[in-house]
Amino acid sequence: MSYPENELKRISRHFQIYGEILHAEPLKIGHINETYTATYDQGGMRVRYIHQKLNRNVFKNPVGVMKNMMRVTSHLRKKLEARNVPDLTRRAMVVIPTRAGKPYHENGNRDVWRTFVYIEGVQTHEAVQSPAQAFQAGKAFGEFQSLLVDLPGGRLVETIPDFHNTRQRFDNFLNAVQADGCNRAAGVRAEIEFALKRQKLVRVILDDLAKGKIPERITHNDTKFNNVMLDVTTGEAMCIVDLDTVMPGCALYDFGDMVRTTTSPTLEDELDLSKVTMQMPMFKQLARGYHSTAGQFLNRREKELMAFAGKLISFEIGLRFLTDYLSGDVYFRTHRPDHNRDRCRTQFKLVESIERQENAMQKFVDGL
Ligand code: GN1
Ligand code: MG
Repeated sequence: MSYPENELKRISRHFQIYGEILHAEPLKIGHINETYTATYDQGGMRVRYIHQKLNRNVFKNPVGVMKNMMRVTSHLRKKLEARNVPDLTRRAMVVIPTRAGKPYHENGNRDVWRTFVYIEGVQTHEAVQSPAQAFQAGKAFGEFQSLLVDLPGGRLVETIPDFHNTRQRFDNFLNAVQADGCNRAAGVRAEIEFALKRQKLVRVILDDLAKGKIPERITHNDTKFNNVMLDVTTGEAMCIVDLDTVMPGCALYDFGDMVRTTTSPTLEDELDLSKVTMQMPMFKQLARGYHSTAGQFLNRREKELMAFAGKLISFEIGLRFLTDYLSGDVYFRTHRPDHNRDRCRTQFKLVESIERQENAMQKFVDGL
């Protein structure tokens, strides 16, 4: 997958970086885009930047993606500036424009590249390690949503339409089972049965959105724990990254994906399913953190469905992995045979764990 280094050097010259690229390494996180850390010599100082190639198979409207990103990052920055927050460029992503003044560079192959300031002194984790980290994640995503409540300039572009449309995700799954294009359905009978039994989950939030009981908000839509950068010394959440799916959405989907990725001690593709479990101490801190920054603007119905949202999004992502497995691994990047099947199993195991604890989880949220 690695982009040849000389190619990357050529691309880097299109951006407003006043330095000379020394070397670049691929960053192996994320299932969709290709990301590189590049080191430059700038006036005798080593400075790093991120270069990222957008996956055009997934993001069909790169202009819309980058329009959203510019609006969102400049708004975040303005709000943080007004609050006199220190360390601004470590707290909101900074997009480096091209020499032509555009937010992205498109090369001859129609590849779309963006460049960001590299944030030093932070780290991300694929799995949560402590309740304090879960608190930080919840607080940071809640703050992210709350800073965007007054974003001027009209509705953001839907960069992936129906991204969290769980009804449609379920239909796509049914179609993939029906087609069984790779003859894989027989090997995942149990997973298919598991999903079929839970079909009714997929309408709950959609129905409330349609009735207006739950409002549309500006949401991140990919609130994985590894999209929160934590300060290496203080552990404080500094910056939310991966802004390609920031668009109109539902706050509960963001909270649900936090539950999916910050409450189990395991990786998303853990093979030992006995280790996959929704840990209550993590959930409590996650919910406390999220409530501390989002509590003021959430309505009653949103608060009532917070535990449910964790179950729903774990189910949704499990369905997406299963659908992709049945379709021959065409969407998510995989690193071993049956990788999407294994990822699906982990998600479904988490769904079961949440089912067992859902009442206790919601009771805790109600008491916040
Ligand atoms: C993808 O690439 P990454 O890891 O940020 C996916 C998310 C899934 C996630 C599952 C655009 O995100 O929706 O929840 O994998 N992003 C897109 O790990 O489909
Ligand atoms: Mg992402």
